[in-house]
Formats: sequence, C-alpha cells, structure tokens
Amino acid sequence: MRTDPADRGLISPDTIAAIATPPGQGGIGILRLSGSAAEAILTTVFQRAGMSAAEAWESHRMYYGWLRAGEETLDEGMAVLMRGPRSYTREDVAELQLHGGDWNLQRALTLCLEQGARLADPGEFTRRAFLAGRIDLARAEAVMALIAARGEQQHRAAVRQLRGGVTAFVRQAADDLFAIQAGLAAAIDYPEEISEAEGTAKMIPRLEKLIARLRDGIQERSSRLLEEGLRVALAGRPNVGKSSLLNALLGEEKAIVTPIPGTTRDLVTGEMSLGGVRVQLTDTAGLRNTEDVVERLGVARSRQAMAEADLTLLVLDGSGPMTPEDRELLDQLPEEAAIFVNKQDLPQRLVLPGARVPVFQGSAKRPETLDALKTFLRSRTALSDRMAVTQPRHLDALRRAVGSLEAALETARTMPPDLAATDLQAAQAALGEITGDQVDEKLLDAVFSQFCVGK
Ligand SMILES: Nc1nc2c(ncn2[C@@H]2O[C@H](COP(=O)(O)OP(=O)(O)OP(=O)(O)O)[C@@H](O)[C@H]2O)c(=O)[nH]1
Ligand SMILES: [Mg+2]
Repeated sequence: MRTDPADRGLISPDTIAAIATPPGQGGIGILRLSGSAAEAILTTVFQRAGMSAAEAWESHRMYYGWLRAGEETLDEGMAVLMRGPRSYTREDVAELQLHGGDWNLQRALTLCLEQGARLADPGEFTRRAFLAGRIDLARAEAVMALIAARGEQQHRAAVRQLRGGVTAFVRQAADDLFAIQAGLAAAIDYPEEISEAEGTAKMIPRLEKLIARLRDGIQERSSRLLEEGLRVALAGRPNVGKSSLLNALLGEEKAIVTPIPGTTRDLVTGEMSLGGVRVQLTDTAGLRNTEDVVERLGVARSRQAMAEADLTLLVLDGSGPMTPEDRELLDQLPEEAAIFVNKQDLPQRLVLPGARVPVFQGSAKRPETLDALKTFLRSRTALSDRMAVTQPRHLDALRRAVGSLEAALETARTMPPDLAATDLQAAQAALGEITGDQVDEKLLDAVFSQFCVGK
C-alpha cells in the first residue's frame, strides 16, 4: 500500500544549505536554504535595502539588498523567501542570488553554515520534496535526468517523466494489479461464493493483459538508444578512408588521415546528433594481419568496438578491386550493418557481390555525397512511441514486475490460484519501487547519491 509521506518518518529537522549553481565563474550564483530556520538565517545574512530586519518577509517576493556578515558587507544581490508548503521542498526555502564566483559563493555558504544551517547532501532538496510527498520518486529522478540531458530526445523523455507520465503509467498498472489481488483475496476468503475455477478464470486474462501492457512499455532498444545513443563502428581494411569518413560526418578533423595504410592505431570516437538522438561514431584501426605489435593491439580493439556497436559500417574502397581482407570482413559482417563504398570521386574498379545489408556510396572528400548515409543512420535512431519507461532503474524494476507476474500466471494456470499471491505481491513491490510508493532508505540513498549538491 502507498505510505503517507509523514509516516515515512525520514524527514530531518535540519535546515540545509548549498550552492545550487555549478562551480566556476558566472554572472549569478544561487545559494539555497531549506528548513525551519531558513527565514531566520536569511534575515540575519541579508539586509533588504531600505528595510529593517524586523519587517516581515513577504513570501515569493524578490528583495534587493546586501549580504552581510555582521557589520561587513560581502555582496550585493537579490533574495527570496518561499514559505512552505508552496516551495520546492514544502519547507521554508530561501534563495540568494549573488555574484557567481567560487570564492564569493563559498564565503556566503560559510556564513549560512555559521548561522546554523547544515551543508546539504547531494540531492537532499529533491529528497525532501519526495519525503514531503510533493513529488514521487520517478519525478524526483526526472529532475536529475533533465539536468543530465544531452540531447533533444533525452530532454523530452525527462520532461515527460517530470510531468508524471511514468508515474501515471506505473500507478495505473499498480491499480490494476491491486484489483487482481483483491479478486484473488475474495476467492480465498469466500470459497463458498467464488469457486477456485471462477477465480482463476477471472484472473488469468487480466494478468495477461497487464503483462502485455507492461511489456509494451519496456522498449529495450529505444531505452538504450536514449541512454547511450546509437553506437556506430567504422570498420574496414587499412586505407579505405574510415578516418576520412569519420571526419566528414563529424565535420571536423578528429582523426589523423594519411595515405599510409595503418595510420589509425587506436579507437577515435566522435559524437553527432541525428533526429535528436546522439550518434557515437568510432573510427577503428584498419583490419589486417600484421606483425606490428601496436597495430595488432589496435586491430583487437577494432574487433571489440565492432562487437559492442549497435551498427557496423563497413567501409570499402571503390577505386580498387576487392581484396581477400574485404571479403573476409564481408563474410563476418554482423546482422546490424551497412556498407559504404568510398572514393566515388575516383574511377571505380570495385565489383561488390550482392550484399545482405544496405549499401551506400559516396566520397569522404565530398560531404554532400553522404546524405543518403546520414538519412539511413538517422532512421536507425528512431525511438518507439510505445516507450513509456526509459530510466535504467525503472526498467530494471519493471522487468522484475513482469517476471513476477509471469510466474503468477504460470502458477494460476497449473495450481490453486491462491499460490500466486506471493508473486503478485512481489510484482506490486517492484512497481512501488519506481514511484517510491514502496521504498526503503537504502533505495533512496542509492537514488539521491547520484544527484548534484544543491538540487
Ligand atoms: N580520392 C579520395 N581519397 C580518399 C577518400 N577518402 C579517403 N581518401 C584518402 O585515402 C587515404 C586513406 O584515408 P584514411 O581516412 O586515413 O583511411 P583509413 O581507412 O582511416 O586508414 P587506416 O587508418 O590506415 O586504417 C588518404 O590519403 C585519404 O586522403 C575519397 O573519398 N576520395
Ligand atoms: Mg584511419
């Protein structure tokens, strides 16, 4: 069952303080306080222009004034007090907008700590918002995901989660599961009114439906794309133009290019964005049998990169005939692959046997010839719109929920239905971990330790 936040009993009486803006120099830096002493501390350290300290603070109003340590003025800035519960944490929250220099902000933070605040742990403001019941755990994590977003799609997924999309999906599933559990409990408690066969007949289709819906929400490939982007390995024998292609796609001279075969010895990685998804291109050492120790190590890394990639792009040199090395590579091509026949600006001598993967041609020296290849890569980044849950922690919990539901289904089909109760409970617990409806302190520590200080 969902626990009342107040019953969680984990709310700390301390007033916490932290610098909320990143380190380094910035026009403005923000210092944040939350807790019952926020107003008192703010009144002590911030002198509002033309006002006395005795005058009450109006909530949610910006005041201009001075940061003061006793008689000494430290900075000029703005301050706001947001009285709970209309605040991020539902406690009294104060924010000071000061000048954004490390020394200046550290000095201001020290001043607040001297006045009785405690330095906030990473994510502690958001943790308080969660404990106060203002947001659920999935939405708390969305805050971090939003901060960490490195592309349009990640950003969109985080906003969706922040607006409660994930919570709604999971809570709906949890409610359906509660209904199934209630039906089962009724069959167990009133066997004279509901027979076992009846109970099972009702439960099985509902379980099947729930499992299907949860499975639909777990789009493995899309989730991974969102988390890590599409990983593409550029492979091929030496001198076909892999590094040139990497540079042309990225639009910068990332990898060294020379006419000498065996130029690239190590992996060179660059990133670009296609359709709002990150694409990670890895240029590899040309694949060939060689006595050179360094090059051999490079070739081993190339194979590793190909094994780890979502897609291997085999580069061939169109200006020369196929070599035994090309043939070997073609034979070993993984399922997720494409071929790029390079050097189309030169007379063509390559005869390519029918390939089972898409083939593109162009020249790394003429970026305008790479459009079809880019469109193809873009198509490989398409995310499923059926994807409901995207964060690894949530996916893990959802997978466990599905596993338990499948076990329950199996039991219900073959044994008395009441034996499924434990698995249904396990599934409910796994769903509760996502929203934080069922949490323990260890899980919260694990989640919030990934946050930044001041959030
Ligand atoms: N004419 C022409 N030359 C190209 C093209 N692409 C690459 N080259 C040339 O081919 C040679 C090898 O290019 P690289 O990009 O270093 O080839 P690579 O596949 O990375 O080679 P290794 O690092 O040795 O495996 C260089 O002299 C490039 O200038 C192309 O489209 N047209
Ligand atoms: Mg190279």
